[in-house]
Amino acid sequence: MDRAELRVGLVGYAFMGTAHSLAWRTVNKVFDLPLRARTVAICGRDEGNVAAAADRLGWEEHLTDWRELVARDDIDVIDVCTPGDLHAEISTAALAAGKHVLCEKPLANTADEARAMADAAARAAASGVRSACGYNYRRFPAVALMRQLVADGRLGTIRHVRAVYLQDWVADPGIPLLWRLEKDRAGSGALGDIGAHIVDLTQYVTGQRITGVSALTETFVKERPLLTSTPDNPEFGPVTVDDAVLFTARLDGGAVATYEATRFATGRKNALRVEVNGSLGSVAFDLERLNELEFHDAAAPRSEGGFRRILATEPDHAYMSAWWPSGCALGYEHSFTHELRDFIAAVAAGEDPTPSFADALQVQLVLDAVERSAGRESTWTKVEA
Ligand code: SOE
Repeated sequence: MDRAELRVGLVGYAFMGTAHSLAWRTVNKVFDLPLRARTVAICGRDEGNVAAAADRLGWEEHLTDWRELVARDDIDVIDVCTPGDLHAEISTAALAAGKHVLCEKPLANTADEARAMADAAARAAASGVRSACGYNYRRFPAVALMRQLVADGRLGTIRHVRAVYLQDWVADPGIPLLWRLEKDRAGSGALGDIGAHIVDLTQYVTGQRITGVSALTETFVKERPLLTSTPDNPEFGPVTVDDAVLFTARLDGGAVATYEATRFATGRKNALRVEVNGSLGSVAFDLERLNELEFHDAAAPRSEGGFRRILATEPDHAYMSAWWPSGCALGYEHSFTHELRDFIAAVAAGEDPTPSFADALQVQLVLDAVERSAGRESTWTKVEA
């Protein structure tokens, strides 16, 4: 069957640009969707690198100016995979040009930028232009099951949320001053890059929103070698973001929560774990075992209590029937394919995909409250409405 095309232009070709490229190329091969994604053009500043990326990742063309990409009539979707300092400018220009937008997380570098993006998205939605933010960890089958168990009341009243996201890739002080370590480019450090994931994930899974926080942040390594530094001419620059963040929070459904995000947990590479405890049971998701969900049913006889492992690899689990036979596991990259599956399905149905820019703004307002609290010696700080 011939399907209408959804012509995609992607900005960025590094880690996220690569992950999204693979997903755009895969999504219609796995999922039966009313629109067929066509990988028309990829954009990046460096001509040689973006040309190589286009060739390697299967894009028909490459460009070096995102404004040209946004102005083209043969593009329906702009996918923003740049560092955070360009999210707002590219997304709002694309929405104004009538393109659907998928923007990587966190939505923006500041709450003000995120507000402007959410406003632009609401205006565009009035004329059928769709937008969403790429919180990809929502898209694992085990996470979908976790959310369903909470929504079905299987956990009863939610009392505790406990979330950590631990990495160690900048623990070595010799790691140079990359863009992710500069506030002007990244907005914040561990907070926005990985803390944002656990804020989004816990709110998504519980259906509750964070209303206030008490936070602390730390920057352990305050100066790093510049990218241009050489052994003969060593040059250093200041690290302007947090290396680690910890905070407690209250959620609007009555739960209390703890969050920790760090890039200095030596030995922890990409260790996200979220646990929810309710009056009738508990669930836990661990990204290092992303095909599984831990579930404790508090109503079971005491002799049979404790956590059991549910393998979320059956055709009944979200997304799974499109993949492999029962029991065949998925990996990190599948979350991006699922994200695009949901994005394309919503665009085709004329509906707003989730998480919307408004949802992602709310995450940004939590990050903002965390930064304000940390700047005032952990003073309790309400999340702005
Ligand atoms: C940070 O190191 C990072 O690449 C995040 O930016 C991604 O969102 C996460 O999926 C993996 O870690």
